[in-house]
Amino acid sequence: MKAKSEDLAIFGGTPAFSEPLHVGRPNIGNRERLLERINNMLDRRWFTNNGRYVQEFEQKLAEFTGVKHAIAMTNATVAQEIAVRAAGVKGEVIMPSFTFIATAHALQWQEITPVFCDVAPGTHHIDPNRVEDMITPRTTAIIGVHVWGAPCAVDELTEIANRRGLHLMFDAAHAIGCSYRGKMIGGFGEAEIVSFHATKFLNSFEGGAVMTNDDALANRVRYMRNFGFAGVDQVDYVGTNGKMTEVAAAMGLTSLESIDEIIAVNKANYHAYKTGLARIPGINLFTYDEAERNNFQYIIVEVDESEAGISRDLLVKVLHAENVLARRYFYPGCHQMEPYKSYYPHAGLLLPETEKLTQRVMSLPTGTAVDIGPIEQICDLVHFAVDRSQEIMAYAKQSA
Ligand code: T4K
Repeated sequence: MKAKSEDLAIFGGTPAFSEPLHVGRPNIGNRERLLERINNMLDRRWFTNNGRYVQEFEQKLAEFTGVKHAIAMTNATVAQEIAVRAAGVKGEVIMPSFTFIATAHALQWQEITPVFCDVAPGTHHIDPNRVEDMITPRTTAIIGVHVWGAPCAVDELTEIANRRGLHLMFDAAHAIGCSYRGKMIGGFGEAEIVSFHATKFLNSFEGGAVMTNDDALANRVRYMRNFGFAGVDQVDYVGTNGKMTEVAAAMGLTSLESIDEIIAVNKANYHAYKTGLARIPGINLFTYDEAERNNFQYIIVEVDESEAGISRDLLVKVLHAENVLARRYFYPGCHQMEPYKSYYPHAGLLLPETEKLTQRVMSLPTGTAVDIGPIEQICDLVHFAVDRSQEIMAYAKQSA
């Protein structure tokens, strides 16, 4: 516990934690079960190419979400590339700038132009009221992103896409295990793309999946994932290699078996943060709609400098000095990253809410690797930094 400003590690005090506390520490699930599966895989000598574990993982994912097809991939980025290509998306695609760069790159990699749309004020999600302004004759699709697992405006985007004859997909990298209006994420739009990256609450080391109820699309996606093979010695499409390995699927299956326990931990952590950060001026926790199903995998805080007296960036520095490795997801926004920054140097003028949000957000450590005790300490540190904001800001000016 810090008593005076000099106790802060940024001023030379002892860090609150001797080991770094990361955002995105993987959840492991049942280690024995995982090793058993890996041993079985070694005994069977079947490592990839639509093996038994991949098929089982796909079936369990489909059951869990109530979606017809789950097509497992090496990662969500490749899954997104394959999905847009299989659906025939071309030209321009409207998507939010406030997302991980993978959403934009998956399009650009297919020589499709991402067109960045602002977030709706007070949300972290694409603003359906702005989407129509961005439609041009080259627009063929909209990609909504369920940022932090909280669903974006699915109904509004569906209405626009239907009325304007556009494809609609969702980047659901964060959203497995979450629901929208009582229905599990995975089955909205033409396809939804989920991620099982190590940092995701349900992981397969690296991995992702295309989820869809469209049989024809699922068929094309499956071929494209495997070089376009439609049968032995028969290739029908330009394909790539997006296949999930058996070891990844073994981890995915094991994670899926532990999903309830992982969510319970995430939820308890979220409530500990909610209590610990309540009533700190200018510190606003991103809240989940608890009437829906959530995975609670991200703890996101917005820092309002005018109320907190300290900027997000300085607060992140204070926390890093204490070994709390907070992250500025998603700073600075896709439109501020290359090549998009050079392509559209003035994009920020159309994205005022995104510009504001990217200056305020940070993500704090959670998951099964973080206990409630350290979370309470992190909240105390944030509280202390806000209380001492004037001294910290003065120090920052002096050392600049
Ligand atoms: N769409 C959205 C909206 C996404 O957020 C993402 C990925 C994608 C699409 C693409 O999905 P994938 O193609 O990856 O399946 C991390 C993840 O690498 C990335 O998957 C994730 N989003 C993004 C939000 O976070 P970085 O660049 O921040 O990763 P890195 O290496 O800095 O690690 C983050 C933190 O996790 C660090 O504090 C270290 C810790 N960590 C990481 C790994 C890999 C561990 O403790 N153990 C580990 O094994 O992107």
